[in-house]
Amino acid sequence: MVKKLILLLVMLMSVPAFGSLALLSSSDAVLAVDRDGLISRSDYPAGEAPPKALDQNSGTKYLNFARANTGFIVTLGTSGASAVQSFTLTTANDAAGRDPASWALWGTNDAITSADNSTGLAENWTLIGSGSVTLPDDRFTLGPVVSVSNSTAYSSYRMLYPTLKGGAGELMQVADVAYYASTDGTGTNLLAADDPILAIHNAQDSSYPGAESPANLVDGSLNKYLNFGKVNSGFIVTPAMGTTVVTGFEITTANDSPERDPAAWELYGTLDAILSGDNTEGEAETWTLIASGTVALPDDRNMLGDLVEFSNSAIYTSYKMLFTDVKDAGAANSMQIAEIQFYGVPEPATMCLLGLGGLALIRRRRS
Ligand SMILES: [Ca+2]
Ligand SMILES: [Ca+2]
Ligand SMILES: [Ca+2]
Repeated sequence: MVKKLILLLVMLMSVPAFGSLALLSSSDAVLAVDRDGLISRSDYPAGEAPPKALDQNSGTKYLNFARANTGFIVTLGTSGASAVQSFTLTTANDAAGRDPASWALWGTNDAITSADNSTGLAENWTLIGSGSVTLPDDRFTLGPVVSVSNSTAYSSYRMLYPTLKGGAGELMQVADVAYYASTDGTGTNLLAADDPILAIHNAQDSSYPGAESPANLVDGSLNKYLNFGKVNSGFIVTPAMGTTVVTGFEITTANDSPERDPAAWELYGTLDAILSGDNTEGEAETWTLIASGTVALPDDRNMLGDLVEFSNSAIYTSYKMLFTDVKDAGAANSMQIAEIQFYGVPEPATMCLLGLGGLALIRRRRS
């Protein structure tokens, strides 16, 4: 059974004493966030492992299923610590769209403790440089020498390919990599076929399908917001109505998979301008915890949950809500809800502005 949502339109020149106002609307700016930050989805076929990039055989390649922002950490086991000042890449056999289109290179003298297929961030890394690279569409072909401004001898290097020639949908592959102590690719390749090498990948935990974006949180329909970041994912919303005091929220469950429903939450507020990007950790602003708790959402699908109320008198221009647990984190592959509404009161200046419009929504009555 889907409960009917009754929307009452009232004049806002005076705030109704019998209920708080709905603060969110489809005009609001909404971003997906997940405070878990960088994760790795690195994964490669057994026959196309990272050492294939070191064997100086263009007929073998390193392929990573995690697409852009994959790469590798290599330790100069044979040549020893050296100052890499240029590198080359050789294209692999098939789709040219999989070739790296840009690069970023870091160095360290720490012992490597990062695991294979990790983010490769267990060490202290110094960014050496980054840039674009234009590899030939021809296959099995050595690309241009890329110069790197570096005078420090490092024992290990961390290379990521932030973009690929064919775009974000492509797998990443490279047939061979060579590092040189000269700026022009002359001299001996510092990399040996048996040097220790690890596959790495960096991605923000926050990600959502294109049709299940955070805008669906406040679109007034049962279209849902789904975040693969699962635990600790959520959203930042900036109410279009302006500065508000929030004292409660209601969540409408999504269409399927109750295990994905939020089970615990934290709500933060800020008066800062929102600088966080979509699908980031959402920590580019100064946030104040307003309230937190558990929430028992109905297992019924597309169902309005109970109003969750809390004490708050502070005004904010934006809110960050994180779902710190879901109903069954072991079974769920994501977090999802169909809709959310915040309740409270606009602060006086906001109310005056709204008053010119004359109308606002009060809290939805339950049928
Ligand atoms: Ca190779
Ligand atoms: Ca919706
Ligand atoms: Ca997460």
